[in-house]
Amino acid sequence: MKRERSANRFEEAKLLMPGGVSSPVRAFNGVGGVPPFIARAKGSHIWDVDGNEYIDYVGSWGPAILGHAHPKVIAALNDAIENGTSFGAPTELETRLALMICDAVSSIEMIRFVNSGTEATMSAIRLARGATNRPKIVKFEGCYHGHADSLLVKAGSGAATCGEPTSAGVTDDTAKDTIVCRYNDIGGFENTMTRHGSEVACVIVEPVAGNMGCVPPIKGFLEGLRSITSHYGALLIFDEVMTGFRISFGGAQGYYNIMPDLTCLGKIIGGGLPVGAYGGRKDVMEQVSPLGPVYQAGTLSGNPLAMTSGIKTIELLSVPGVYMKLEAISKSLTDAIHEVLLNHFVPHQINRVGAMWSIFFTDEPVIDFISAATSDGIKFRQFFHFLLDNGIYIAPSQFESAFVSLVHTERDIKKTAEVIEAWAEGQRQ
Ligand code: KE4
Repeated sequence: MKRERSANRFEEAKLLMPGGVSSPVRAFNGVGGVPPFIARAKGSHIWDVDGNEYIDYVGSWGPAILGHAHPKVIAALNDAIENGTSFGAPTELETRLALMICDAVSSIEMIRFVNSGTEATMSAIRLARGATNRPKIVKFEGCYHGHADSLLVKAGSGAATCGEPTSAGVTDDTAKDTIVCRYNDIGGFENTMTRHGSEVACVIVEPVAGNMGCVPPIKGFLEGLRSITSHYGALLIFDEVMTGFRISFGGAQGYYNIMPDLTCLGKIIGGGLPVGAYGGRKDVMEQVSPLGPVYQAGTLSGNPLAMTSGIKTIELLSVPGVYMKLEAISKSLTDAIHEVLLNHFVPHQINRVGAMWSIFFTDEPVIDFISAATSDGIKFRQFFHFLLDNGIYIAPSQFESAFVSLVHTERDIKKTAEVIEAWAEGQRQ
């Protein structure tokens, strides 16, 4: 498959933007090679500037759950744009989307719209610290919550519980208030809270991890987080930027029936336009300005186009049977992939929750970042490029999730399985 125009566009872009991209993972550093520059998308397919067509399992990292350019979303946006693009003033649209989300996610009694998942998690953490008057936060290794300073932190070395920055520009002083625990290790978390619980403002977690590849919570993990945080008076924050309206209409909290104190949302609630949100208990959300002392603001927050796209998207997702259909398509896909890899004796794990999934080339179960990292990265790179060159577009990193939309077809699944079979045969030679 030729990608000459993409290669030329990439060189031009690199002269003007760091790495030639607007977000690091798009530069393909995780897999090497030249990223296709995408010209257009429709349904479950995307086309690059060289005219190559791909079955898309990235879906803009989650928002395209209805498929790209859904006609009813496009029509709603065409109508809305005639009225202007942004007012910087209250609109009925924000109230309508807020009501739809609060109805769908029962733990959310009050909500604030922002423009990205990062803004949502950054604001939720500031709110938790303001509401509890405590300095520390707890996150989990392998979980990604956007690029706010407090969250670009890895576990401290040795017994140190103070975190260490994972990015230049994050100060040690900032990182020291972030404690990093191991995902799915409720015993380790309980020990941490025994020592630090009285200082912990909040615990933020991806209820289904998507940023170390897809890693579901093991039984008792989320339940344990809920009971232990309640015991110590720390707020439990579910980062559902990826899982919100992805694995069920009520998100992961609806799927696992766990009520967090705060929830962060993004991606799907904007239907592909820039929207994030944080919300939850009314008594906590009432601490947010202008009502309370915790400041947070945004010029384009709640803008009419993003709200319109989100409203139409969630309306279409509220149709009965939608998530059963998503489950059926996703199961059909991952069953087909598993069968091919099994028949070709390729050691692999496929983790899936609803319409988010990942393949790991390892023969041990993947339940946390350490086990995810046992996956054969070289094999993943080969796999990724073989698929890309044969028209299948998955995330350009082992530590990302893939996504299925409502419009992926049996034909897409058949082609995907055929391409993977061809790759697997090549592995045996
Ligand atoms: P944004 O600021 O990128 O809108 O959201 C940050 C974020 C927060 N929480 C979770 C669970 C997330 O997955 C994300 C962002 N997800 C990545 C993909 N793993 C976005 C892709 C990118 O960084 O370019």
